[in-house]
Amino acid sequence: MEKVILFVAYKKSISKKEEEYILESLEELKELVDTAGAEVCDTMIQKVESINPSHYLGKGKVEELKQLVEELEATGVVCDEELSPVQMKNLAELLDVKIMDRTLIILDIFATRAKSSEGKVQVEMAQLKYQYSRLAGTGAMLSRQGGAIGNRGPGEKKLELDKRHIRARMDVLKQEIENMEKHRHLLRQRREKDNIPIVAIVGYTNAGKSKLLNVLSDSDVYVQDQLFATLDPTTRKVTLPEGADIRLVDTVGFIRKLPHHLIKAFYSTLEEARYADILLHVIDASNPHMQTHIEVVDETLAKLGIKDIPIIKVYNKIDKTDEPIPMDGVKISAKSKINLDSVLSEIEKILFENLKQFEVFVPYKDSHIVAYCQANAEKLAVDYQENLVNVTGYIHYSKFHKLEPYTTV
Ligand SMILES: Nc1nc2c(ncn2[C@@H]2O[C@H](COP(=O)(O)OP(=O)(O)OP(=O)(O)O)[C@@H](O)[C@H]2O)c(=O)[nH]1
Ligand SMILES: [Mg+2]
Repeated sequence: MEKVILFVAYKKSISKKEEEYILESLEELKELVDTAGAEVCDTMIQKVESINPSHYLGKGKVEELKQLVEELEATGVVCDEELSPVQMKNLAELLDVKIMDRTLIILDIFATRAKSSEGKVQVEMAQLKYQYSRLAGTGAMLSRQGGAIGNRGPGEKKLELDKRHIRARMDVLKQEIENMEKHRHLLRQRREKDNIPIVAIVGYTNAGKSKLLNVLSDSDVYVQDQLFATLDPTTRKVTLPEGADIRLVDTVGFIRKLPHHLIKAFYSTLEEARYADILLHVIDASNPHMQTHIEVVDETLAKLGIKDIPIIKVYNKIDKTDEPIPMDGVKISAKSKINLDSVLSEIEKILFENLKQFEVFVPYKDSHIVAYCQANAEKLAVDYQENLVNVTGYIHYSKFHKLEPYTTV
């Protein structure tokens, strides 16, 4: 088993709140490393005037870390921040063990979790992007860089690859991803024909999303007390109390400090959420860092361009906590099956009581969309302009997704 030491440095000048965030994040890194299958044997924190651009930690602290590595016979070190290529290279030279960072660990977990062919391709792409960005300025891949715990993913062989080869492989993967996207697009179109509203379950990793999907749909999706148990989205049909069907979609969990290119890699797996009629934001109400988790989820949704979709906040695991819970959502326990009906009735409320105001710009070639509005929308105003038809009105949330592609000119 790999034995690693975690480390992070931060400026003395930061606020109390920022400091708390950094320490929480470090706690979480422990869980991530644990999930990746390695043992954390120590943690090192340094408060500095400014982060050392060449070695990340100060000179003396690097020496201390080196001694600690030798004493504990650690096989690697993991930084909770992204290290620059230069910092990685310098630390590798001095410490002579694997130098890793948070992103690499997350990629490593993703690599073991991806089950679908699309998930696997997406992960490999993200790994190559990570490596590619690490090559900037150093010329060649360091043999100790690339693979994290146990060198999963691209594998030892590929670590020797130079930039040109990585580029070429990325081009191949890009093509594959595009083909898969086309395929998914077709599937979605087929599904849209039946007009069943989509409800996507989003939230921080380990909040209980898959568990909720299971209890609501009586199925058996992988549920684990670990980070990123779910990577590939699963969909189940669920019937609401009043008899209407919805499609409930499980998605990959979010986490703080997810680098941009990783968010992008999962953009496609999260596409279900983008086309959803409603989002269930599942929150682990028993987690002391609940508030940070909520903020991270909100921010990530914004980064993914997911907006204008009604969100139901679902405070889960109420069986596990006595802390007061905010009043802006439903409180449930997926595990103890408490209050699950209220989730379904909230969904119903939004789907069938609320209408969504819309404005679309429809080119003349897509006149069936105008007909769709005339058949389904209310308070309709149709303006035939030179190149397109401008339609405004109100429509059921469940029927809005067809108009989504036309909301910008
Ligand atoms: N006590 C308690 N535990 C719960 C509840 N709901 C889920 N859990 C547990 O929380 C852990 C995580 O549940 P999952 O459903 O895998 O969480 P997830 O949000 O899908 O996690 P990822 O797929 O990793 O993002 C599991 O051990 C569940 O059994 C609940 O209501 N109460
Ligand atoms: Mg899950």
